Amino acid sequence: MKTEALFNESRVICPGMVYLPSFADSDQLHQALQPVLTASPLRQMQTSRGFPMSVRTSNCGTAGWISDRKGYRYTAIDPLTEQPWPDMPEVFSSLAMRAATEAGYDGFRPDACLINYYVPGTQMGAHQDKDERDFDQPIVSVSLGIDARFFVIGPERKGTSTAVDLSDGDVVVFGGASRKFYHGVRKLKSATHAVWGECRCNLTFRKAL
Ligand code: MD3
Ligand code: FE
Repeated sequence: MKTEALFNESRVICPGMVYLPSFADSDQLHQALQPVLTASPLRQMQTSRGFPMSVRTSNCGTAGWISDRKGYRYTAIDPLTEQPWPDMPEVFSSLAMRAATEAGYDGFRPDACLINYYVPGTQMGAHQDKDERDFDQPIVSVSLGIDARFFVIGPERKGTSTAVDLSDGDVVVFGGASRKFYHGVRKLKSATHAVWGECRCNLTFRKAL
C-alpha cells in the first residue's frame, strides 16, 4: 500500500516547511568543505546504547552536535581532535542566512552546522530535532551529491508521511510548526555524483545555543 504523497514542485510542503530547489552552489560548498573535514574528520558517532550510527558525521561552527554513551548534545570542542570545531565557512553561513530569509525567517544566525555523510544503503529513522535551545529558530538543510528521499510525518511519530525527493543543491527550511515534526531519510539508492562520488552529504544549519 502506498501511503506517501509526493509533493516535489510545491514550495511550502507543510506548515513552516519551505522547499528551495537548486538553491545552493554544490561545487562551491564541496570546495569549502574540504578544509573543514581535514580539521575535524568524518566519524561514526556512538548511540547512547553503544552502537555506531550508520551516517558519518562532523561539524563546523562554534557548536557541534555529538552523540555518545551519555546521549545527544552540542559541544564547543570536537571530542575526536580535542580542538574547537572548525569555523563555519563564510559561504556556508551566508547561504543558510539567505535561505532562511527566502523562506520568511529573517535574522537567522546559525552557530552550528552538522555535516552528515550517507553512502548507498544508509538511512535515518524518524526522529525530532530537539537538542537546540530555541525552537523558534528554523533549521536549514542543504542536500548535496546523490539523490535521497526525505520524509516528514508531523508532531507525532505515528501517521502518514509526506515524501520529498531531494537532489544536489536543494535546500529545505524547517520553521514554524514543522520545526518539531518527525522526519527521516529513506534508505539511499546507489548512484554516483560527478563531484561528490557515491554519497550524499547533508548540511543542517542550526542555532543551537
Ligand atoms: C524537519 N538530517 O541531521 S535534513 C538531522 O538528510 C537530519 O541528513 C537529515 O534529520 C539528513 O537531524 C534530514 C532535514 C531536516 C533537518 C531538521 C529538521 C528536517 C527537519 C528539523 C525539524 C523538522
Ligand atoms: Fe533531524
